[in-house]
Amino acid sequence: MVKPDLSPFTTLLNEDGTLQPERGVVERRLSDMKEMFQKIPDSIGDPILYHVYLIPVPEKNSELQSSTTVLYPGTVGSEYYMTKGHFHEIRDRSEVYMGISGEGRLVMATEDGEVAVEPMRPGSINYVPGGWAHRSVNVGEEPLVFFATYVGDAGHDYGTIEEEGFPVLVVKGEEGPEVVENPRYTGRTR
Ligand code: PAN
Ligand code: ZN
Repeated sequence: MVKPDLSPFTTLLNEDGTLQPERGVVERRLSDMKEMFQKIPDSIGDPILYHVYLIPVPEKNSELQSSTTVLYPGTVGSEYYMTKGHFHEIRDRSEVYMGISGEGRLVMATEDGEVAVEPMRPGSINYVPGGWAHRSVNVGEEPLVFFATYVGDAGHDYGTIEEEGFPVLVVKGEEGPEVVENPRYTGRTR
């Protein structure tokens, strides 16, 4: 017989992507991820780039963590606002994203430099297999809101991306978003 650790519970999603009740919030400003943008204009200040609203559960592989992310619209130089991006600390742990509002790109990369860029929009369901680092980019004019759920003990390795970057960047071009090579990427390439 399995004796459950938790009792069932329900969380409500508000239209703006916040959760009710609020159980935990992470705020990320430009100053938290300075190294990740190619060039930061002096006049930009220290805007909030995104909030993550958490539904925390025990960090075990038998549970599922979940959260919503509200990634605001904007650019830093030619790059759109984006999340820090990470591998999972336990590399093979997978994740599912579901788009709620706004328009984005989900940039993913393996440790040996394979790249995938997938669309995020209301109703998109992105599967992030184990072993793929992931970063969301808001390419629209509205907040990009999405729900994420992932294996409970996955953990987050931000350090590898901080050091190496992603192999590609999503930049604002004349005709809209463009995926270009990251000149500062120092990881392996395929
Ligand atoms: C997401 C992300 C969230 C914020 O819930 O944690 O979108 O991005 P960073 O964690 O890269 O700052 C997720 O992928 N969790 O595993
Ligand atoms: Zn993740």
